[in-house]
Amino acid sequence: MATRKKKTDARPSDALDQETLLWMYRDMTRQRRMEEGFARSYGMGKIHGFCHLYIGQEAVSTGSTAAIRPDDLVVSAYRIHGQALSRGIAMQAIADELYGRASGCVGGVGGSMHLFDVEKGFLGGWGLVGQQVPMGVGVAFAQKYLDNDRVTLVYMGDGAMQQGAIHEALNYASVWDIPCVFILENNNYGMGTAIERVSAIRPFHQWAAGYNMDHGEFDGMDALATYDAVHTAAERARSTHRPTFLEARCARFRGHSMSDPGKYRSREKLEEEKAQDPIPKLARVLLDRKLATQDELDAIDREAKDEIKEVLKNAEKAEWPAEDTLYRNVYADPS
Ligand SMILES: Cc1ncc(C[n+]2csc(CCOP(=O)(O)OP(=O)(O)O)c2C)c(N)n1
Ligand SMILES: [Mg+2]
Repeated sequence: MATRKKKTDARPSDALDQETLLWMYRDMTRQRRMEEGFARSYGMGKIHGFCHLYIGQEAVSTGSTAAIRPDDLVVSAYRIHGQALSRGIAMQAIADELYGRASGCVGGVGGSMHLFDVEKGFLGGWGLVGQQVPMGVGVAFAQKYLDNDRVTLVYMGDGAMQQGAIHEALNYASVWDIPCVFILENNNYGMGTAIERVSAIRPFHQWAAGYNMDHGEFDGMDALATYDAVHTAAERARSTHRPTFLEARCARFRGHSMSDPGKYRSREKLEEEKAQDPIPKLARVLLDRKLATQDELDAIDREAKDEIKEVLKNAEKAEWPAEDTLYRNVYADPS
């Protein structure tokens, strides 16, 4: 007699234990409080240059980080404070970098857009829109060439999809079976330009069909939905080397950068987006499943607020880089 296959609706995130779910909540809360601190410091003139906040998109970094292994690799663009923290770069090293101090994760010469930490597998931090995608495919190719089973996550914005090199990279990744997961964070805008004004194809993930690549979209305002999508794609890459293209539908709650008043978005639209805030969403899961009490969640929030206060105090007192670092890695012949 043929055995009937049991139908199951189980999602990978159903198997997440209390410790991991609490880590996810803490991770999103720390990202949020850290960046609120950066925004205040920027307003006081203590952080200079470009500064793009990730506030609102924390479920994407947390859910995708939880879905991969510590020895996997990540390559991203410039809206990366949250991703870097999630990946394990110390909050102090991120803050010091934004303050331009020698103890920053790239010695204070990179700043907000160029966070990097080889030990944590966080390979940028790149400022040119889309440039990280061909590089990410190169990183993923190297893992296959070295015959290990590490997966590479390659994050990009919706604006990046109009860059030609990305399409060459996607085609290459598919033809050569490159073990990477592309995560397009569709936050509806490239600077102040709405996606419908620039892209003939939406949802963006449909583009990957043209490269014969598995593709799909998920709710990027939900850490567990992110986990499910990225976990499935990462395991596919690990076991078959096949790449996947995922689109996270998400929203940033702040302007493009600190100098953007955001006049292209109505107050109503922003309020609608804020109602999808991923942090209270995960709190509800923890409370419903009785994995945490409201008091415990409040304590996590208080700790994150205290942490960033301390971190910013330290950053202000940290040493500046030595003067000769200004010329290091700039000219082949510094004379
Ligand atoms: C090659 C290139 N062209 C233009 C810019 C200017 N620029 C900076 S951010 C940005 C918008 C990118 O939007 P998106 O990819 O959606 O990322 P998001 O800022 O929404 O995270 C542009 C056009 C740039 N940095 N690099
Ligand atoms: Mg965008």
